[in-house]
Formats: sequence, C-alpha cells, structure tokens
Amino acid sequence: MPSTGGEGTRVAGNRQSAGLPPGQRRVNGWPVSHYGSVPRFRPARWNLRVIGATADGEERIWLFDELTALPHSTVVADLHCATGTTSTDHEWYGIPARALLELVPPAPGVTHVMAWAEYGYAANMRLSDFDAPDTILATHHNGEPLTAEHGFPLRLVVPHLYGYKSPKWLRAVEYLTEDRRGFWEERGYHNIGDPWREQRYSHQEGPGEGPPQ
Ligand SMILES: Nc1nc2c(c(=O)[nH]1)N[C@H]1C(S)=C(S)[C@@H](COP(=O)(O)O)O[C@H]1N2
Ligand SMILES: [Mo]
Repeated sequence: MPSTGGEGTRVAGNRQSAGLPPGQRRVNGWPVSHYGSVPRFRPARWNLRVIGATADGEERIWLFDELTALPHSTVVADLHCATGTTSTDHEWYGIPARALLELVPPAPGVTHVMAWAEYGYAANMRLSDFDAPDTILATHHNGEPLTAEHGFPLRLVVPHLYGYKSPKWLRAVEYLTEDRRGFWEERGYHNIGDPWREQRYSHQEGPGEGPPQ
C-alpha cells in the first residue's frame, strides 16, 4: 500500500533546517509545470526500460504491472523549479533509483544517467545523483497514484536537484559512459542543477561541470 508505514524505508529528502535554497520562494499547493502536452497513458504499450551501458550488455524491460514487484520506499521532499518556485512537503512513494541500479548494474565505465520521458524529454545527471538515497521512481504522491499532469504512471524524482532533473512520464533510464545534455540542459539550463549552489543556467557552469564541447 502506498503512503506511510508498511513496506520499505522512509527517506527524508532535501529539506534542510536552513529552509529553502537561495533565490527560491515557496508556493502554495502544487503547480503543474512542463513543456508540451500531457501524454495519454496506454497500459498495453507502456514499459520502462533500462538501456545503454549495462554490466551484462543487456537491456531490461518492465511492463506496467511488473513494477509492483520491485522494492518500494517513501521519500519526503520539496520540489524546486529553476525559475524560482518551490512546492513543499511532497511525499513520494515508488522504486528507489538505487534498487534499479542493483537490479540492473551499470557497466564499470558508467559515469552519468539519462532519464528519458515521453515525447523525447530527457534529463542527464551524474551517476552519483541517480544513486543518491533520495532519488526515486515515483508512482504515488501523498498516498495517491500520480495524476496525469504530474507524471502518471511513473516519474523520476531527484529532490536534491532542480525540478527539470525530475522527468514526468518516465520511460527509460540510459546508462552513459560520458556526459550528454538533456532537454533543458541543451536549452540554457545548468548541467548539474544543484539548487543549494543556485546552479540555474549553463553560463554559470565551471570547468568540468558540463560535457566537453
Ligand atoms: N516530461 C517532462 N518532465 C518534466 C518537465 C517537462 O517539461 N517534461 N518539466 C520539469 C520541470 S522544469 C519541473 S519544475 C517539474 C515540475 O513538476 P510538477 O509539474 O509536478 O510541479 O517537472 C519537470 N519534469
Ligand atoms: Mo522547472
């Protein structure tokens, strides 16, 4: 059952006693924010794939019904949009990214992950960000299945990075042996995206923070 107690561990996400990251303002409720339109969920066609540089060279595919058999946990965290708004106290329930990494180990040379969503949206991150204890493939929010506009049936949540690193409508996780920019990272947003360092825009990137030109 989703929500608190029961199975899995509970992880406190990015909330810090310091409050919000610099330059962020708290918003009431939970605004919907994304590029493009909300995809329709077609259960018969839906799957989640792990692709790219896996340790055994094989891809892995789960159908929608098969997700429930995977390990689950709960993460409570705020969601920081790089445009300056933060919605607070989200309780995410789903599959810890770490569990996925254990089920499908990356090849030794893997340094980054590309998270792919419907319509070609993608977000890249360091393997260490995907492997963080608060990174979760969420199916539920505050005890209910995700709504369509917030990413049903599955969204990645990386609470310690800006919201553009948390793709809604997740469909694949690609293991990368070198860094590559995702959707917003190609369009002027910071390649790392740490809100506590206010890494909003690509022009702020220091040496080594982006893929080689
Ligand atoms: N597939 C997809 N996921 C996405 C986006 C998007 O455009 N497409 N926008 C991101 C951005 S910029 C933010 S801030 C969050 C917002 O999540 P919310 O709509 O659940 O508040 O979704 C992220 N995930
Ligand atoms: Mo955002």
